[in-house]
Amino acid sequence: MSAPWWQSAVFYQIYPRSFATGGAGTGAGGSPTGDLAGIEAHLDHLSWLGVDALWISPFYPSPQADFGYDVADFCDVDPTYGDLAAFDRLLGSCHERGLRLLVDLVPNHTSDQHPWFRAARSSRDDPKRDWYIWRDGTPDTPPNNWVAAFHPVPAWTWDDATGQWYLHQFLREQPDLNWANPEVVEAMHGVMRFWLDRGADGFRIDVVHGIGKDPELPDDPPEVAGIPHSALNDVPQTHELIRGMRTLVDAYPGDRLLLGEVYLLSTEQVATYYGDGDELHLSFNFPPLYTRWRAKRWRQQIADTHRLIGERPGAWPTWVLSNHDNARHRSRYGSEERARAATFLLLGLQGSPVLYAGEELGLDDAVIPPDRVVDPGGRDGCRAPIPWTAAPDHGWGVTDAWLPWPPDPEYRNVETLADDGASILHLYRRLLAARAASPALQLGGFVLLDAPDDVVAWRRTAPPAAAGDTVGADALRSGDADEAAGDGSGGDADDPSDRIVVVNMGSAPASVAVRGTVLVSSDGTGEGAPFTGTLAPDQAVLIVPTR
Ligand code: TEU
Repeated sequence: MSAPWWQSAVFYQIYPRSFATGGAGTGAGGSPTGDLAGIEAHLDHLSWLGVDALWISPFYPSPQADFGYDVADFCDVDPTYGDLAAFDRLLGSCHERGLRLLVDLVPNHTSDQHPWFRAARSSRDDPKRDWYIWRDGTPDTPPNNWVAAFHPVPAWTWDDATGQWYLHQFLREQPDLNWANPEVVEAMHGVMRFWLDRGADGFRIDVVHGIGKDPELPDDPPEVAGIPHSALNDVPQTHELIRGMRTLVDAYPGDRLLLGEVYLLSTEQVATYYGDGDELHLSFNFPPLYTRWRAKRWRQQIADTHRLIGERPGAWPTWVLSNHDNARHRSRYGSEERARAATFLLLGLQGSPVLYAGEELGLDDAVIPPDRVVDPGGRDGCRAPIPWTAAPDHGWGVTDAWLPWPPDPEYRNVETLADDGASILHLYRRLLAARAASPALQLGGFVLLDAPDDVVAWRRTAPPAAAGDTVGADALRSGDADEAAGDGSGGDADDPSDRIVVVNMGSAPASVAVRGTVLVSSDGTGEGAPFTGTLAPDQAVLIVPTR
């Protein structure tokens, strides 16, 4: 049986407000906010780059208290971004190019302006009251100690009119839905069918681990009190609900995908959301994203991910370093060299990578002056608009977009970097092409190789390495060349079924005992030539080993 498409796919996240404008917001001549037509107009860039599937952050009607993650209608498009016809056109254009498209499903909560919540809030007797989570009490004492995300405030708001508290793991404008009510399950399944029937290839599912609740709503333990409950909620009820979603999508033809955002900061917990191959097809795993640029720590994260997810039956890892919720990895790691080398982690490790629009330009977070801050979660910097050209409007038709431009947009824009073969944009493209040409990198087995302290190295082989085929233990320490790479005879320089990736995270040059040909190098040097055995600081290489 061949592997499903999402196992070898490279995903690309689009934050629609910041990607590109086709003029839906303020009409002809440009707009400060991006829209669906803007995405469609730039699909050629994405095909040229070589990604396989898009995940578009929410474009639903929304008061934008959380920039679209506060949904007022799950089955429509906010006029800022276009309309359902624009969505259908975009989806059609994606499919014509062989790109898949994931819709962002937000099942945990709605906007407080959603008709469901307006009804629920109108009276204790309203038929929709129990679609949300209400508790009795007095206005001065919340029902439990749960803390909301973004600000250390209770995850509860007192509703004066009806004299009860309602639960919100995020903003008070985002009341949690009550998935213990079968009507809610049915309504959200209807939402899923709505987008699947239109042809969507599946969903990225927002805080999916949050939808089930312990019916007792017990206090969070004192040692974690103060951590948002959304990073702690981990109960059996959720798994049952996810199995229901899985059954629903599996009934559709075409391998529709559930890619869940499980924002639990332990890979061990994340792994359980794959179930027995009957829950999420893929899950984000954020501990690596929060890992500093240190080889020792990365080796640990990679080994954990491989052991807990890679080797779990019915599971497959994902890798992500940037998204719309966190400082970009270029900014976290502090240099373009490191951002370049990090691309080899994303595209070389075993699993499905999720890229975030703009990382291929090596974008830093924008500097947001206090009077331009708009996000209650402090995440504006990574959501800056994408510069498409070097012109003052950077392809947006307005010089002032909804957020400030990221640093250096005169150079860091698609047009300029596409003209520069040495740019990070071309590095992404070369590495994506190398991945697409290699079954080892796409679907192959994985072995972490022993290597000098500052170096992370691994081997990918297709078909997956048989048990006991442990190329590598101690094999990459300088001087063990023969063990690592055989005697140098009989190698096939074009064999796509064997790859080694080496990343030097140290600030000094590093020597590793690997023989082979450099296919892609993070600084562009030495490509196509025999590997010299030495890596510059923060350099990474993809090698066809000599066997
Ligand atoms: O994020 C879930 C989540 O837990 C993060 O918001 C996290 O708390 C935050 O990034 C810490 O800085 C998802 C979406 O990705 C996010 O944009 C939404 O704000 C959130 O859910 C609510 O829908």
